[in-house]
This record gives sequence, structure tokens and C-alpha cells, in this order.
Amino acid sequence: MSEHKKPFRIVLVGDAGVGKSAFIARLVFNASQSPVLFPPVQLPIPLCLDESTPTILVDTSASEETEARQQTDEALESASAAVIMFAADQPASLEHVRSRWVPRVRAAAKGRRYPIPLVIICNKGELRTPQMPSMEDQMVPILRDISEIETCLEVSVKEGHNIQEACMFAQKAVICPTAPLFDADHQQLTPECTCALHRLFSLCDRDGDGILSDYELNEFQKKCFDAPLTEEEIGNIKGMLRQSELTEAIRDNGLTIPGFVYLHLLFIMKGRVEAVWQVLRSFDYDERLMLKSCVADLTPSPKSSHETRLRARLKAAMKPGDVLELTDEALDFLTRLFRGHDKGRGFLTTDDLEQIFLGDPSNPWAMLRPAFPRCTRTVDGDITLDGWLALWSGTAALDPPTAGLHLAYLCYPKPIPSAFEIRTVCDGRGVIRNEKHVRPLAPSISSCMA
Ligand SMILES: Nc1nc2c(ncn2[C@@H]2O[C@H](COP(=O)(O)OP(=O)(O)O)[C@@H](O)[C@H]2O)c(=O)[nH]1
Ligand SMILES: [Mg+2]
Repeated sequence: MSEHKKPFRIVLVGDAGVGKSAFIARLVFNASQSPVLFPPVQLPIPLCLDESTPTILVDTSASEETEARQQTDEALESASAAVIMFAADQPASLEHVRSRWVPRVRAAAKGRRYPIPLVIICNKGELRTPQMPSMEDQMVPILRDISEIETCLEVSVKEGHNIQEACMFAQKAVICPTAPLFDADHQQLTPECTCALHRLFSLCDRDGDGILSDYELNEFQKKCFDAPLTEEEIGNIKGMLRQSELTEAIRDNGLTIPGFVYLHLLFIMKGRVEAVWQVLRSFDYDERLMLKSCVADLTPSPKSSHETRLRARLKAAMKPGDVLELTDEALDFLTRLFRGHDKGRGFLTTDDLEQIFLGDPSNPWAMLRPAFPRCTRTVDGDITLDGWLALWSGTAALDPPTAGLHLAYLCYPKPIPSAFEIRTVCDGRGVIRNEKHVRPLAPSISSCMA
């Protein structure tokens, strides 16, 4: 696995003389002497939180000279996390955290979906005298203003105090960043996180009654944390939710969707971001809160990439004129989904579609907007059952990995590969000769995508 993973890059910045290079020397080489500037250094495995991913520490220069500045900015541009260091005995270095280094880190993150996670380290802690303000007093106003700070702590490179802890926090900032989950400006979960939690709820609500019973909550807990909750813990969770301002976090003695989502918000507010990441990763979400493509893998081998395998299998199995289609079972699942949302009207409005795709970060037919193909919709633009199934069949034939992934997002209850089968639909002269049977509800792709 490690050979495919992009290394984590933890970039140290801060004023000259605060101890960046000395920190690396002490942490990695247990040395008290350091060069002025280290080349990038790979973190030894025992210090790595995620042993499968190489972690590189990148020392930088604070010099304002053009070349040095450029190198530091380039390092920041590829940073997975940044550590801004100041020194307890250099008040200007603390000032510069806010006025110089945070803006440099932010500028380097331009174009990224999320900010670069930050850890603030105060070095030379042993030089802090009782006359100086405490680290906490120094940090509170900064923490209030700069939301991308994950952690701050005081270390003393000279005395070897908190060095490994600082390294661990920097890695945690990479592995469990807050920004993809929590929008600090609005003090709420991000839409991506909410979307994923909605899907998780659907997966865990096995009887589909819209409530997580104690049993379902416990199964969820076991899957994510390998251990069941005690009765007391379940009671505490419900107690916490009952005290929340939500009108209905608990119903029929179980968690509602808002209650379930709110529970995760509470975790984050209490600094337990890693617990929420563990939940999401247990359900195969990646660092962008998308389902890993392996979820929709159509071949059993866990080696090469999803698309490559799928294509290879298809190439081997398919003759000209064959297409990949959804099985009757998959179409039944999609029909039930349709019926569950059409409110008996026989068509899906844009709002209904939004509800269906609540746990899916994107609608698979976004490229068809603003209007779906004519044969899939009513005159008002709503999607008919035939249209809905045709859109799925079309996507399955034209882009199976995408269809598979969206089926996974919609909580298809079986392994995704089992939702597909190869069908011979065309004899090469454009004549449809579906040998098994013609499924009247799923018009052929060529007609529905036309
Ligand atoms: N008193 C004290 N001095 C330190 C500490 N850490 C580093 N230094 C000293 O601070 C000076 C600058 O350190 P250096 O690593 O070169 O700073 P950089 O410019 O940020 O890389 C060196 O003389 C270090 O020995 C510390 O924890 N306490
Ligand atoms: Mg240095």
C-alpha cells in the first residue's frame, strides 16, 4: 500500500532562531547541533502515526531574500500541514505568527478546497519566566481568529520536552484535519460531512424506520470502534442529545437523523475530531469525504486501480455489441427507491431527487442539467420511473464505475459488483437483440441518452 501513497509533508516555518532546525535535529537524530537549514527529512517509522505513509519534515528558512522566500513558499504549497514555531523569549516571533506566517501559509493554500491545517509550537519553553504571559494567554486571541489551527503546545528542544508530542500533533493535523468536517466560521458541520453522516445513518438504520435503536447504534459502534457501548454509555449519549436544542434528537427511545448528525457535531466541538474521522473511514470514506472507488470495485483483486481492473475484466469478457447492465435485482432496488420518494405521483421532482441523493456528494447526471433527456421526463421536467431506470441503465453502460459508486452512495445492500451483468444487446448492425428478455422499464441507452 505504501508505495502508492503520497507522502505527508509537514513544513516548519517561523522566524529565524526560534529553533526549527534544532527541533528536527532533536526529534529525528537526537542531536543537539543542527545545520542552519535541513534538507527534507523522512520521519523514522517509530515516530509515524500512519506507518503506511512516508512522512517528510521540511525545514525552511525565514530569510526574506528572494530565493529563500520562494523555496519556503514552494514548500508550503505542497504542505499537508504546517507547523508555525515561535520562541518564548522572542515576543516578535509570536507577533509574526499572526502577521507574517499565517498569511504566508494561507497564500500557499490558494486554490485548495480546504486550508492547510496548522499546529502552533512555542519553543524554548524553559525560558518562560513567571513575568511573561502564559502560553494559554498568548494563544487564546490567536485561536479565536485563526480557525485552521488544530493544536498549539509549548516545547523545549533544549530540554527535550514535548518534542515527540509536537510531532504527533502535527501528524494528527494531517490525518484528522478539522476543516473537511467542520465549518468553523459558521460553527456547523460541512455539507460533505453532513451528507456522509446521512448515508451512514441509512446504512445503520437496518429496519429503515428512521430511528437508530440501541441495537443498531451498538452495531454502528462495533463497526467503527471495535467495541460495543455499555448501557450506561448509550444512556449518556441519549441524555446529551435530550439536553440539546434539537426538537427531536431522540424519538421512540432511538436516535433520529438530526440526533445522529448532532452527536458527531458534539464530538468535534469537544475536540474529538479523530473519532469522527474513524467513523467515516470505517465506512470507506477518503480524506475528501468521498467513498473510496474500491467500494464499487467490479473485480475481486485488491491490487491495481479500480477502473483499470474493471476495464480489464470487461475487455476480457465483452464481445462487440455487449454492454454492462444493471441486474433485475439492482433495478428492483432502484424502483423501490423511486417509489419510496415519488409520494405516489409516479414521478420525481428536483426536490425528490435531492432527497434521494442526500447521502451522495454529487448527482450522477449533473452533466445532463439543466434538462434531462426528453424521454426520461414529464412535460414539467419531472423524472418518470422509466426515465429514472433508463438514466441508471445508461450510466451503467456508459460509465460503470460511476454507476457503481452512486449505487454505493445510495446504500445498495449487496456488494456493488453483484449489481452488474454483461448483456448482449446489439448484433453489430444496430439491431437490439437482448437475448435474455427485453425489460420494458429500462429503455435502451441509445434512445434515452439521445
Ligand atoms: N534555550 C533554548 N535554545 C534553543 C532551543 N531550541 C533551539 N535553541 C537554540 O536556538 C538557536 C536557533 O535554533 P535554530 O534551530 O537554528 O533556529 P531556526 O532558525 O528556527 O532553524 C540555536 O542556538 C539553538 O541551539 C530551546 O528549546 N531552548
Ligand atoms: Mg534553521
